[in-house]
Amino acid sequence: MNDSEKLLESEERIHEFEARIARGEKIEPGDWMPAEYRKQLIRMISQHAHSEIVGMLPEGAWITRAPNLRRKITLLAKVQDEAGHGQYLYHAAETLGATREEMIDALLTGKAKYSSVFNYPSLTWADMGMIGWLVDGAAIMNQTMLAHCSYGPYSRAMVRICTEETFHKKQGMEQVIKYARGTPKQKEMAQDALNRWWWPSLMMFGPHDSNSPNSAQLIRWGVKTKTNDELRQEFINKMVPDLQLLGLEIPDPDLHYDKASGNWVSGEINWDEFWRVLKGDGPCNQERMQARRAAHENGVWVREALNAYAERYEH
Ligand code: FAQ
Repeated sequence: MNDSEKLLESEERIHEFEARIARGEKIEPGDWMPAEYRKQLIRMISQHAHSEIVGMLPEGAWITRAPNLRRKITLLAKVQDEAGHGQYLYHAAETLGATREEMIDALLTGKAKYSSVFNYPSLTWADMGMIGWLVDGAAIMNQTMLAHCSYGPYSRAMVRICTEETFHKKQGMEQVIKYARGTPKQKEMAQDALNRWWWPSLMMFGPHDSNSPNSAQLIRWGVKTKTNDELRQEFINKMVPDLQLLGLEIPDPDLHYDKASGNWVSGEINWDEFWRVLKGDGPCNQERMQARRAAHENGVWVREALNAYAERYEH
């Protein structure tokens, strides 16, 4: 086949691939897909997996300090769920040809990103409620969209993850309601947690659409069906009335309701801070990466034992 025939064939294949997506069919691991689709999915799914794993750290730090047994069991279950989400997602990325070693290496060497929100510290118990409500709430908004994405293994992982995240969000919401309606000190703690987690939660949705280089291609291939700004706006519209109902104040002096569009319009996000955090200069980036590197090093013997077992009994 000469070069122009190859080009024609690949154009035909892309056309057929896009027609499948337009018909709402799922793309499965053995199916033909453009190299760029595979690359985008590996990037996004592996970064999503890293986020789940690094996301265990801010909450994991509070397991030993839970105020009672019920809260401790709930938090343990939540953090354990996040580990499970990381596993489903690494598996989904493996179906595209990425190896676990490559992905972990990319995280530990700083080549791969993970969600910016996990580079902020969890300072009080009220943060456990606020993370559950805001951070899991934002994650669900994004992941409900991804449950309809064109890649089968990713969309199916999202269905299960969203179910579990809904429990995470509810337990967070319950805690924030209790604190917001509790003693003056508890209310102050809930407000302080909101002040610190509001903006990082909005940043989770990614840069404005005009600064989002990946969105156009992801939308074209049915991975994302909504843009970063659309999802962020849905989140703001949902959260603002609920938080205000509890007597909590959103830490945004420019926030206002726009009757014409029916939207709560937010003040501008501090994008300098967002990009700084992505480049490694957030309040907890170093601490998070140190924790992940230590976990990896301390786990060498487990991996060696598993490999030895596999060699002995599986061959
Ligand atoms: N943090 O062109 P776009 C959770 C990067 S799971 C860090 O707009 P895209 C569960 C982006 O990667 C939370 N980096 O990118 C939980 C790209 O850089 P690259 C994670 C960010 O892919 C709860 C560059 O900026 N969820 O919370 C962020 O179209 C509680 C340009 O951006 C997912 O990963 C950010 N916030 O849209 C666990 C969902 N935003 O890779 C524990 C799947 C952007 O080209 C406790 N991912 N970047 O070098 C997505 O939906 C998308 O990838 C976005 C970004 C929306 C995150």
